[in-house]
Amino acid sequence: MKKACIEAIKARICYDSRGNESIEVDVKVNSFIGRACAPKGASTGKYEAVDFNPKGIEASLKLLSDYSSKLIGFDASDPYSLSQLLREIDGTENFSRIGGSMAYAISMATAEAFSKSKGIPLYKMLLPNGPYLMPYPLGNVLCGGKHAGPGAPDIQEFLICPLGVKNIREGLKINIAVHKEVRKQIEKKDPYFTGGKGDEGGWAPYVKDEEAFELVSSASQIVSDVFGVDIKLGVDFASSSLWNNNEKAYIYNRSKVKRSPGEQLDFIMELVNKYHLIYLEDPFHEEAYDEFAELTKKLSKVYIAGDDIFVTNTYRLLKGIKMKAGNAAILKVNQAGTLGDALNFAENARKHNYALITSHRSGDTSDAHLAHIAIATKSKMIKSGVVGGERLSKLNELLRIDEELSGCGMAKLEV
Ligand code: 2PG
Ligand code: MG
Repeated sequence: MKKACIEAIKARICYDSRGNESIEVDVKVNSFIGRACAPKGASTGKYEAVDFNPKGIEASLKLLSDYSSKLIGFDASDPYSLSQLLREIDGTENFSRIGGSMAYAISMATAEAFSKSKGIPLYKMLLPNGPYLMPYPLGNVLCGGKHAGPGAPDIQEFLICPLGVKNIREGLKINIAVHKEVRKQIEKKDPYFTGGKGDEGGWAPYVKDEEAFELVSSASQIVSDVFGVDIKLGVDFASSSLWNNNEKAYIYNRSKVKRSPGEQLDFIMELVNKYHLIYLEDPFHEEAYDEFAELTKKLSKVYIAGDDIFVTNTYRLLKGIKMKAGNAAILKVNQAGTLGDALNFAENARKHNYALITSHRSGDTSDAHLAHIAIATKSKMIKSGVVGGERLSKLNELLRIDEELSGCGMAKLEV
């Protein structure tokens, strides 16, 4: 049988959903082409893989010709050893030589090319024996923080989870209905609302955090009553963007409030009680393992997810596990740099009973790989917005996978 090796690699500059430059790579395996274009964050963690060589995207592209001979002929079937090779070639902790975007695109395109060459979908190639369960779609319906303009809330993402649905199709339908209803609620408050959206497709109205919670909560209630389905709220605080290390406080500029870590904890507890939140992402900044642990002790039925704190880095996750900091982890392949490293992170999270939430980036591309990663890593949720082409490419892919599996059950949530 012909060995599945990388036969050719070609990279180019393409654009992400914010119109920023990104790297797209084509990899050929047994004459099949796999293609991947790297996404890019705005509220990035200090410890995640950097996107490009410090000299810029062109420098990352130019370097490829120097090391492509090491990749050509390499076994395409194993994402872990490809990760190791890319790390050796790069030689830095955070892919700052070849660029995390390049590492991401090479590893993802290789996996796609290999799965095409075998005639099996990517999720099955990564998880041959199942079980295959659908992640709940965690939908961003209202944007703030670094993903929206200065009039929008301080909190980065107001999220909804259609807890009561039986399948992914119903889940997407509910999230879209809430997204539409949130707009109606905003227009009731502000008849001159322009319909402006943040980077991830959630609305970006001129409101403060508390008002945003009220808007999303009423919209969810209305849709819940119409469809007879339970819908819960969640939040990504993106606290590292709010944290001021000199003042040792979270600065909510738009609400003109400053919160010490203790006050932040009280604020979170109030929100959880008032709005019955089931999901809290980055409630504290990226170094605040102790505060994460304190909150986790207080809330057992809420997912407390680390994004900027863990940055899809196994070492940082293991520290969190040891300290019982959080009970869930965001998985973003481009934070790790490579698919192999992200899969290793996911295995460790599952082993220690940390729920996984596979996530898009605020600047994303029309690739659909995220849907496959979410299923293959047995993620409980997928965070990929609600509307917008680059968000729906992943969500629509879930519908196709569901169809291929003749309808598959939803993941089991513990909330
Ligand atoms: C986040 C992400 C995606 P960004 O903070 O979770 O929602 O944002 O890609 O800007 O880091
Ligand atoms: Mg986040």
